[in-house]
Amino acid sequence: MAGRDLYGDVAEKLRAAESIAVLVHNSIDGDTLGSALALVLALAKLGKKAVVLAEEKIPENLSMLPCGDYVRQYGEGAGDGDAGEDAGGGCDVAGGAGESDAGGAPAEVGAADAGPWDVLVVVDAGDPGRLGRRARLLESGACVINIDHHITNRGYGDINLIISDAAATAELVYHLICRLGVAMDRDIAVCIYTGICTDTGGFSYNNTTSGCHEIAAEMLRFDLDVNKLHYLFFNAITCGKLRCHGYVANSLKFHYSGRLAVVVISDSALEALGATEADCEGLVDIGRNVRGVEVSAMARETKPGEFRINLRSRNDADVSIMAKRFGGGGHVAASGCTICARAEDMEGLIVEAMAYAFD
Ligand SMILES: [Mn+2]
Repeated sequence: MAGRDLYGDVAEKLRAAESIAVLVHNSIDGDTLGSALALVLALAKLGKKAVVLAEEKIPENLSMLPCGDYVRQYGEGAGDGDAGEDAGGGCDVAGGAGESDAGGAPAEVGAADAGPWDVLVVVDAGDPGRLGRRARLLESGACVINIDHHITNRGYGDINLIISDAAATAELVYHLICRLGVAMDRDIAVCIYTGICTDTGGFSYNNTTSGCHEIAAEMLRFDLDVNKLHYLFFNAITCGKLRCHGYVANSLKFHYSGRLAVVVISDSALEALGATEADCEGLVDIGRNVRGVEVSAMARETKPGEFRINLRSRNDADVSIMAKRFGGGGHVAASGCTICARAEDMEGLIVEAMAYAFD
């Protein structure tokens, strides 16, 4: 690929197309939606028929993005499918998306705009499995453009614009929009900023580069409400999640001289907190952030007697060893597995299973 002008190839393909669908990955995050919307807004300015094709509701924390008329729900029938798991948010710009009582379901793809599309662009999806039911569209004969920054992306598109040094796919989309000669505007800027900001943890992860800041600086010329955006991305939580924080803070147990933190959340505890499965997301980080802790483990009951174990480590402890022992997997610093046991046995089980890390 070296030496090929990938941006030029993609720009040329898009300029030649009339109708374009941009696919976000499932478990919609700020980078995939920000990238997709920014590109669709830019293509609309070029007079193209372009939509974002999703199969889930827009998450609450991305509700400020200018989805307008541009996000379509992929599905065979009204209310089809499994899109309803996440707490439904919605685009605060109305327009075609307002029929659901949650206000958050994208408009259904109607016969008129269900394709066929000349070009499908997939943004931020390391493999087609992340597209759910829409993966079948890749076989529809349309040209597939794969834009991504995941190092594991194997290039399933006809054109693959994959740059794994980039912190966010939104960075690549920014350069592509420049290449298309489309002028930035406030709506595009908020989308690009969202992608870079969320994938860098608010410019705090190791993937943050001067390039990220340079693009963000240009986007801020459009007078974005940075405070509101960061609040929605990183700080806004539900009351259920707040109660979970309290529960974890009060229930964490420390072992191996404070190097291992363990918390067990039973089904009945979760119910008593008035919290949902989604509220448990990220709770394992509470233990990991405590000074001295090297490994944090959270066990939460997903079915009676069945626990999902989330493991996180700092420094060099390899939590994937334990995860693999129980049929799970992951990375050195973040892994997971499922264990069937009684709630009262779970803590001891984890402490014993993690002993190898504290010799
Ligand atoms: Mn990304």
